[in-house]
Amino acid sequence: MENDRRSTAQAQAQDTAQAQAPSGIPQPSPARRAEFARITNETDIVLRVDLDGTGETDIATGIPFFDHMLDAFGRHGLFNLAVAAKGDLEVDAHHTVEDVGIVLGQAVASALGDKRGITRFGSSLVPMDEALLLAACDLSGRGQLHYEVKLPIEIIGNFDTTLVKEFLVAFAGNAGLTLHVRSLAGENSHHIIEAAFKAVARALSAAVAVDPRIVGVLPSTKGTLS
Ligand SMILES: [Mn+2]
Repeated sequence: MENDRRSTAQAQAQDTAQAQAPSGIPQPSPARRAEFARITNETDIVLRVDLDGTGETDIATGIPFFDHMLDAFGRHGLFNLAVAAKGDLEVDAHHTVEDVGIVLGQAVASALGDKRGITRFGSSLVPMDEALLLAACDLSGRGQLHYEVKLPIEIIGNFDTTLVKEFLVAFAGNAGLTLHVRSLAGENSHHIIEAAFKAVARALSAAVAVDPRIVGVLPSTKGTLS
């Protein structure tokens, strides 16, 4: 009751005092970014990711359609993402796409650290014209992909669309991410795949978000997300 009758001046003074108090104010979390390099006989990849970015991307994999998808992933997840990949494209795009998935997964896992204070779960529904894609994820530590995406055609430009699943398997496995991706509607394969990348990005963006109500808390009843 007393608080209800406080004067405007008192209220402002109290609010100012609260705003300036060091305790109770969520502190800025440490930088959540990572840089990984991976060199094999098949690919040479350098990747940087910042989970708290603004969607700035710098992508060069030598595979234009894949560049387009990674660009969409960064922009719509609001991750800053730089990928420089040189792969054995004279064989085909398989090694390059899969290995970028591996390195992106490793980098996201590293950037997350011990996962304290994160939302953990995320989901999104993303339309692109007639296509409608669902993605749902859990940063469970158990990397697994459940993929039900119907694609009318197998090749876009010269991109083999079966590689989308290979990318997501590698990404989810290395990020420790339980990831479900489903196409609920769609006729154009470009639309379906692009909506899938955007949906995964938006779901992941929600899952990695810091929740100020659980600063320093691991969101697990089990006590581990590893
Ligand atoms: Mn497009």
